[in-house]
Order: sequence, then C-alpha cells, then structure tokens
Amino acid sequence: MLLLWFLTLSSLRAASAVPPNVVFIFADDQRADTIAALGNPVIKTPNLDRLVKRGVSFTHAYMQGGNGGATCVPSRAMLLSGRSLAQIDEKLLKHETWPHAFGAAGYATFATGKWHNGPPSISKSFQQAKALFVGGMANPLKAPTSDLLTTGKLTPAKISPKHLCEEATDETLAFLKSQDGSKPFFSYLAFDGPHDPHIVPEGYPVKYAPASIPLPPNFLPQHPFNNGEMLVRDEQLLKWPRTPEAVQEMLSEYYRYISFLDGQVGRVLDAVDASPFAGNTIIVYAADSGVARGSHGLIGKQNLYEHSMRVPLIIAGPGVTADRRSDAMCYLFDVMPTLGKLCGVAAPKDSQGREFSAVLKNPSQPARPFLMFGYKSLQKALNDGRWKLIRYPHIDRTQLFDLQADPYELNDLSGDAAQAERIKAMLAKLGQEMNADGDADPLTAQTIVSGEWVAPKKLPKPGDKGF
Ligand SMILES: [Ca+2]
Repeated sequence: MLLLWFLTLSSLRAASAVPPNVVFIFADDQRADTIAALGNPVIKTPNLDRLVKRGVSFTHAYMQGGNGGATCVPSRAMLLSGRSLAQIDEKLLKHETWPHAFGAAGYATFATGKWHNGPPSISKSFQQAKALFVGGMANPLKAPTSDLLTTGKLTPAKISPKHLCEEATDETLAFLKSQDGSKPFFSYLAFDGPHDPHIVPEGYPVKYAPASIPLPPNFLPQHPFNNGEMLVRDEQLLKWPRTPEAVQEMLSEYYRYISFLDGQVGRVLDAVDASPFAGNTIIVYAADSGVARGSHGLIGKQNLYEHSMRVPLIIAGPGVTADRRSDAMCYLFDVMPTLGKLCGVAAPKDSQGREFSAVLKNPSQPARPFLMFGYKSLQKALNDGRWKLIRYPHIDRTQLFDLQADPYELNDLSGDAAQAERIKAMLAKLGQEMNADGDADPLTAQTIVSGEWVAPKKLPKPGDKGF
C-alpha cells in the first residue's frame, strides 16, 4: 500500500515536472580555440568562461561542411533541421525544423539576429522573431533587421543605431522578461559575428595589441597546394604571401569582436540568473563554423582542417555536469536532437542527428565513433578520433594526419609507406559512408588538374557575393 502510494506520487511528480527552457546562443565563424577558459592565453572571454564553469565544453564538436563558399547557410540548415550535409534543404522548407518541433510540443519559440535560410522558413521554425537580419554579409552597425509578424510575414527592414549583436541581445532580454512561466521557452540568439568585417561599436574598450597575439602554430604564408578554393572571397581578405604582421592584425580585431560578443553573452547569463527560470534553463553556446585566420596559409573556412571545422560548444543547465571537458565527437546537427531528448520534445521525423545527452551526465562517455566532412566536390574527409584523412578528388591528392600526435595537422603522413594500408582502408570507409549518406561525389575526379598554385600578385576583384 505504501509502495503504491509512493509510486503514484512519483509518477505524478514526473508528469508535472516542468520541461527545461532553452537559451541557444549561436556565433558566426568563431574558432574553437578562442575561449580563455579553454586554453587561449590572450583573449578575454569572462562570460564564456562563466558558462564553461557551469557546464560541459566539447573539444571535438564540428560542423560537417558546405556546398558553397557561404558555409553559414548549410551549417544553419543542418543545425535547425538535424540533417546531414548531403541531405539538407538549405531553405528549410522541405522538412520540419527542430524549433518548430519545440513549438508543437508546447514551447514558446523565439529567434533574433542572423537568419540565413531565406525569409519563408522563419515562420515555419519560430513563433516570434525580432531584429532578424535576413540578408547576406553586412556591417553589423548598418544591418537592416525585420520582425516576424503574427501573419507569418516580416516587417519592412529597418536599421537600428545599435550593433546588430547588441540589438539582438536586447530583444532576447525582452523575450525572457515577457515569459510568465505558463509555457517553457526556446530562445535562439544568432550573432552576426565574429564574421568579418570585424566591426564593434566605436569606443568599445577591449583592445588587443597585434604583436601580443601568438600566431596559430600552423601559420603558413601560403597554402602548399591548390585545394580548389584558393581565390574564394574569404581568401582575398589578405594578400599573399600572408605575413605574420597581417595575420596578427586580423586576429587582434577578430579577438576584440569575440570579447564584445562575450559581453553580450554576459548580459544573457545575468538575465537568466535574475529570472525565475535560473534553475531550469539549459544554455547552449556554439558557432556555425571555425575559420582559418592564417592557419595553413588560409584565411577562410572553405577547407576541412580542424581550425575551420571544429566549433565551440558549451552546454550548461539542469542535469548537466559542471566544469568538465568532453572529447566526445559530435556534429552541430546532433545538438538539437540532444536538446529534444533533455526537453522531452519528439524529433521531427526527418531529423538524422544523434542525441548525446549521456555525455552531458558523464563527459567521459563517447558520442560518434567517426565523423565525415565535405566541401563541394573539392574536399572530403574522415576523422576516426585519432586519424584524419583529407581527400582532394580534383588534384588526386590525399593528406593523412595523426591528430593525437599532431593536432595542428602539420605533418602529412600520406607519403609514409607504413600508412599505405591505413589510407586505403580510410578511403574505402569514406567512400562507403558518403554513399550511405547520399553524397555521390567521386573520391577521384574524372578530370585531374594540377595541384600547383601560384598566388596572384594583386588581389583579384571579388567575384563572389558576400556571405
Ligand atoms: Ca559562418
């Protein structure tokens, strides 16, 4: 009798448990190595450091790649739909999105900041949106933003006197304040930075002396061969050969922008802490991609090296272990399925991501056994946790790195006869996995071109649209 009473009470408690809220903060082109508490010796990120102390920080979270220079678009499509690179619909119109699933499960859903998957998909994902920037790349001080009306349409774009990231943070705070607790909420704040141009409000006090910034350990003046995307817009941000001084100057502005964003993160953390929802809110910080900024002689993210594919990922909240690192491998598109699991939200039927909530309880648990990456038909890669193979089908070239011994991918072992069997096996696995995922690109192109590349003396005229 007592047992029955106890069981009934427990099940009542379980049924009435309030699902956690979610505050998702998403940066644009932020390298994973730009957080002080995770080992960057120069940058100041006191608020991200606060979040690191509260949760699990993933050291091996990745975006999967892109089908064009504007990798922001597929990365967000993967995140929001939970689908892989070969299976995404960049306009987010063919498959139910995760934010929609949260709304359907009873959550109040809200978005602000950068939206890169076309206006029609906004109302298919979120119930409310404010200060949305739906265009391409822009000066964040002059970014035109719109609001989502209840009709599903956008208000005409207007330009706020504030930095877009500050305006979007203001709107997040207003949304948090408007919550009365009658429903759980899902709030999505997408910064337009630290994507270039690295513009912060005039007078922002944090500055970095360029000479104080260490060069990336894999800095090179020029990429050693033609990876198929040597003249894409991002690569034209600095001329060739890249000099240490130019890279340090760029990194000093990039770090300053990250510190500015960190201040906005602090405003969100303070608002959550001061709210009635402090104990029941999951906070996620991530970015859509990394970026090269001088690593391997590259500037952009149109390559498959670690600095471009690895992203910051910090998750904190109820049930998440505090102040731990995890080297579990995951894709960004596994994050929403994980939040769905934590919040009791059923996955949209077409979501393919794998939830890794067990890692949040026990950060020594593994997640994915291997990861696969792609950039157009030009670059494909496989990472099994230790070994990473990058294949360039158009120049018939392969790189092999031992990430355990060589995390900066400095020592290409593809010419080492002792690695021949490993390379053969990894290429076969990469081909099988691409096939299983629906990527029909060949690993050796029909027409092989030379991998030699000579840098132009002058910067060519940008042929790309902004992204
Ligand atoms: Ca981006």
